[in-house]
Amino acid sequence: MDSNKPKIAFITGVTGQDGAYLAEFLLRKGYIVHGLKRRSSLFNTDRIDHIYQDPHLSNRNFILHYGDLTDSTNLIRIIQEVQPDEIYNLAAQSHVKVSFDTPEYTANADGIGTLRILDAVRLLGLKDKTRVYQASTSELYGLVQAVPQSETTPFYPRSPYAVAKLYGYWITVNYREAYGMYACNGILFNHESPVRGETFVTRKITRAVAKIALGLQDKLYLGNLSAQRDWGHAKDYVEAMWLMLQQDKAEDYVIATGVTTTVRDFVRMAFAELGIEVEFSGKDEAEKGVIIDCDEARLRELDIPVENIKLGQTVVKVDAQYFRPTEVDLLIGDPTKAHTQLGWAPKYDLPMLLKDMVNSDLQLMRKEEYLKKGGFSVMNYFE
Ligand code: NDP
Ligand code: GDR
Repeated sequence: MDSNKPKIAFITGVTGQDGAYLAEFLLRKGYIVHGLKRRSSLFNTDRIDHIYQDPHLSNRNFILHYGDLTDSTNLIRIIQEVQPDEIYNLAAQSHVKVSFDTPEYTANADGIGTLRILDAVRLLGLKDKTRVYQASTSELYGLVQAVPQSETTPFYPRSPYAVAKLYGYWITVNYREAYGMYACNGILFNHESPVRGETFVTRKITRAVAKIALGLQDKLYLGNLSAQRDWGHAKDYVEAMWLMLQQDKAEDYVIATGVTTTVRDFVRMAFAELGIEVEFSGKDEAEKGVIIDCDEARLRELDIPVENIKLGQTVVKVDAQYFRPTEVDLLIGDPTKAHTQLGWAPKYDLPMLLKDMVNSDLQLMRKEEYLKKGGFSVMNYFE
């Protein structure tokens, strides 16, 4: 390959959390980035609007294509046109709870979708040119077999999402072994950010904490507070995806922080970020979180009205509708292989991630506070 020519990347799921961070990352590295975008009745490009380029411009380095992982011919045509050096297959129905409601669609998009990408590369004769990254997941480990979970820990998926991703994982390994393709799985543990989807637990919490502080919401309803997750920052994790495609040999890697935290502690830490102390009491569905103290100086520093924070107020309740039919209780990753072979290490720890998310949501919710003061209605979604 001509080393002066910019590399070409194709990202499926470019409008999602990781797709947006990865597109920014690759553009900074001088790549030409193509992204797959689903048709939607409303604009769905909020996360990438800051890097969007007018299609009338010549010499664009960020180009969007309409498509869907369930549409083979569409994927074949785009990959043929784009001739990518690297494909990052990030598109997926990525919500574990929703996968119980839409199991067949999830299998099609997340499982067979991966096959469609790999087979397009093979059919188009690109197997020696195009490297493929598959967005695999710690959900593959499911029912705990051993901790911390590493590349050699057995899988036991616990949701239609995880079962679909298991197919995606193994078909990636199979195409690597059968056809000599450079295809690898990043087994990524949970990673979050200020642009995390609003129905994943961390973002649901940080949005609600900001809204409660600003007097826009009374309560946060959650499911299993005892689940433990290894949470990192998406910014760190997209770098690992890229590193995986820059090696001499394609392999699979766990990407994680190695630290696990309960949902309950994440809630406590998010409130504490604003100077609000929440204590939990009760068991199972009767468990609740109550404000027991606040740091008035901190509230004033953040311009949060002190009268919004009422000691004794119940701000967290458990709602059984958020429980999953089968749960993943404990995830904690062992990223030793990524540290030693890729030279990857996260820059963010959980307190830094929380600070980033809570501060961002506080700014965002100030807009809603402003609208409410102006007499406009603000919408509360309870998903
Ligand atoms: P998001 O849910 O934020 O983004 C998913 C992206 O996939 C969106 O761009 C979405 O489009 C797109 N998409 C969904 N279905 C289709 C389809 N049928 N055809 C084409 N595009 C589709 O997920 P994340 O960015 O958080 O995650 C990226 C990938 O990594 C996913 O595959 C996820 O399963 C996996 N993963 C994520 C982890 C995490 O903690 N974030 C951890 C491990 C794995 P639209 O915007 O239109 O909805
Ligand atoms: P997860 O993320 O299922 O790990 O999948 P999510 O944030 O949805 O759940 C984490 C844990 O929190 C518990 N929980 C709740 N979850 C949600 N969404 N809403 C609630 O109200 C709630 N209350 C408690 C859950 O039961 C769970 O134990 C994410 C996704 O990004 C996947 O695509 C990815 O593969 C994995 O992370 C790694």
